[in-house]
Amino acid sequence: MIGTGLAVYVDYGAMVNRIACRFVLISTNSSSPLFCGTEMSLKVYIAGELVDKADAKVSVFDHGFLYGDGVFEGIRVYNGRVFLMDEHIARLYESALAIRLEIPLSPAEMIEAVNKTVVANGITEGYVRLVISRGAGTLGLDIRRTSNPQVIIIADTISLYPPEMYRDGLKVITASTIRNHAGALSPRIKSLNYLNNILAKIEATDTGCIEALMLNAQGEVAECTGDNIFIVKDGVLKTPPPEAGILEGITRGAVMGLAKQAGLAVQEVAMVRHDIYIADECFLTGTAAEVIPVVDLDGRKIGSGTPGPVTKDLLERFQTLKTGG
Ligand code: PXG
Repeated sequence: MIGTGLAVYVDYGAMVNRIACRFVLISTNSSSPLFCGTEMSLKVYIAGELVDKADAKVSVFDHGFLYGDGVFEGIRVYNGRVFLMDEHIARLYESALAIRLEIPLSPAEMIEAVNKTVVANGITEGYVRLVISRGAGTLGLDIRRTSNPQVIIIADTISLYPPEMYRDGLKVITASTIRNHAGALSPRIKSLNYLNNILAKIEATDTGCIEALMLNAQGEVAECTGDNIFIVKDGVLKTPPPEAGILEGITRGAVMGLAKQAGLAVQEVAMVRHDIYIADECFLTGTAAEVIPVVDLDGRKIGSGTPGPVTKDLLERFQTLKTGG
């Protein structure tokens, strides 16, 4: 993969260690990882085959590595079933289309490859990371000088946030880093370039929070670094619309559906921070977080300062949905 005669320095040991420790349980009062995910003989799908984790490699000339040029998905596995697979696969292909990346598998083949990887790793409760990178190329941004987009599927376990966070709710701060302008890099694309979110996440962890709220260039509420945001006000469930510059979360869609089933009015509406401060309830949704209450934003207690009844009800409904109920 690497051009002959060209010497490339790779700190291989450190890299493998970092890759091995992808899922961590974050402590609330420190940013140090408490627990790493499974380390045992993981099989990774790459270049159409399932290979040992140690042999799953891409070129350092892959533009996914050099430029963050690629797309990804994070999907949960519950009860041996890949949760909302069709929705995630549809978003993956939409993200790829938006960045002019042709995925070398059809959606049906991709679904088959995901299922095969999950089964090969004996995952019944876990997490799938699907990565499509642009492929190896010359140095320089030109996508025409790349070839062989890489399709990588990792199926592993995932550690939930500690149960007390679901019971007591999160404290969140507003990041000074604004969400990418949709005219620069649309947040609707789940791209491999997550620096925008990472910079906001650093602000959160610096203050002892695990999530940060991100505003858009107009100062409206967009989303958190890896989750969508909802509020409940006077019995109405509200969440920012796609035009606010958000990733249209799959969990967000599922929760909006559950809320409608429960007879709640649901509105996608522009909001500012003040709307969150004065909300009755607030919660976040995401593949990793599922449904998690928020009880404080920027030192302002939201509602009663404890997870509210609508949040608790939707959390329960989500638990039923994910286990196939
Ligand atoms: N907004 C952003 C910016 C996200 O990255 C969500 C909202 C929620 O979307 P879903 O479709 O998951 O409901 C996300 C999702 C990871 C990881 O490993 C990140 C996400 C999902 C899964 C894993 O960091 N982000």
